[in-house]
Amino acid sequence: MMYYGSIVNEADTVIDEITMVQMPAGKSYTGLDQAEIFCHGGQFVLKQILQEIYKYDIRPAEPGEFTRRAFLAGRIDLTKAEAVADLIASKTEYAYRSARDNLLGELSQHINILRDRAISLLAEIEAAIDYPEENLDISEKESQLKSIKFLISNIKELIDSYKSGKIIKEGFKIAIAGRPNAGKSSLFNLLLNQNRAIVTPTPGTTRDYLTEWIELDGHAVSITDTAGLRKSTSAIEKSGQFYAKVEMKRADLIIWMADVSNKSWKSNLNSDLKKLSKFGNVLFVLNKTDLASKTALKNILPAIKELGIYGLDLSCKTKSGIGNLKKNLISSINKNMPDLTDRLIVTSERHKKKLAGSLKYLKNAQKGIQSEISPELIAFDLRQAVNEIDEITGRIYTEEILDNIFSRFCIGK
Ligand SMILES: Nc1nc2c(ncn2[C@@H]2O[C@H](COP(=O)(O)OP(=O)(O)O)[C@@H](O)[C@H]2O)c(=O)[nH]1
Ligand SMILES: [Mg+2]
Repeated sequence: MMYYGSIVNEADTVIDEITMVQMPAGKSYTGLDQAEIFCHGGQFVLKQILQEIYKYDIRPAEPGEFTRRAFLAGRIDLTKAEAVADLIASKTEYAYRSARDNLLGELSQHINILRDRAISLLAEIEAAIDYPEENLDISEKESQLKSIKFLISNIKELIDSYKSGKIIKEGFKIAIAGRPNAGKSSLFNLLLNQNRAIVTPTPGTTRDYLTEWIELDGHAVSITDTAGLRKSTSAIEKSGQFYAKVEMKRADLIIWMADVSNKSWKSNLNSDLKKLSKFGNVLFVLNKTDLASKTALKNILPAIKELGIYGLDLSCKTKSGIGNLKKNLISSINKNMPDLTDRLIVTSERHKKKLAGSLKYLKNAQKGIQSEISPELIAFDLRQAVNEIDEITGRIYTEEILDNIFSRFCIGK
């Protein structure tokens, strides 16, 4: 029911004209009795009304407290509560869709199916504890192994999905690296469409690393410009290079830039590539093609290809090749992205860790069934596996888990 009226202070002076919604327990967000006041939106009006309200036994909510209460009242489970924060934080279509699906219960439904299966297996095995004189027959053993195989493969699939889930949630990380003066900062600015990083002809201009977000084909992409890698004695440059390597390790894709106008780029190539082989996904970009002759360029990329490296050419100055580069970035991202329409994706590290814990116990239980060890021991592992799963949905929780989850929410959610 929505009411219309005024908020008055103790002296009966009207503070503001408002509407208010009253929501009875069981029909509100928190599941508890709840009221919402709609006043005019100015800072001062708000402060006046809150001051009046705080005179009663009322305090401001902690971050995430509304959602925490909804969880404690049993209205939503933990995966749904976490999905609320993900939904609010979502920056892209993918992140939004996976958060929405989890809010609607897709993850908890799937987890609960697995849980039911584990519980019925546990019941079967516990029955054997009660009747130790009856030997397990072959078909029973087969059916138990089938159940545990089903659980293991489903949980493994969920764990594997986190690789793309992490990208959905945290974005795809690209690090631009290379020797000094290759044009890294120029490319960074070009992809951002703004002059964010300082570009000068002096090698070693970029000492710190810079990270910005862009959207490519609906994906959130973080791009990091790093300090150029070369032998240096300067402490500042060395420190910059240290962080450059850290960023390269964290990246889902490294764009390695080389300056074709620099005579030593070819002689550096082999040692550069050796260093790069330690890193996963590398896209080689040959920059400053405006300074090289067309005939020279014709031979370079095929020669690089022979070394087993995929390369592109680019001129940050004339922007020739930038479209092709973006196309390659998008296809590299898409290779790492799942098809959200037919698969459940785990986007939370917490969920992944709990699933991995559960998997460990399930594998123990599988070994136990196979070698027909005492059912008590198998039951113990299965119960542990269920406990791990139960921490995902919040059937089992500690204050510490809740504090950890809800402290990340904003106030008022
Ligand atoms: N001619 C030409 N100059 C470029 C190109 N890209 C960058 N530069 C110049 O190369 C120098 C170094 O560029 P910068 O982006 O700072 O390189 P970084 O040290 O790798 O970050 C600057 O003077 C840029 O203007 C290009 O494609 N063509
Ligand atoms: Mg730079």
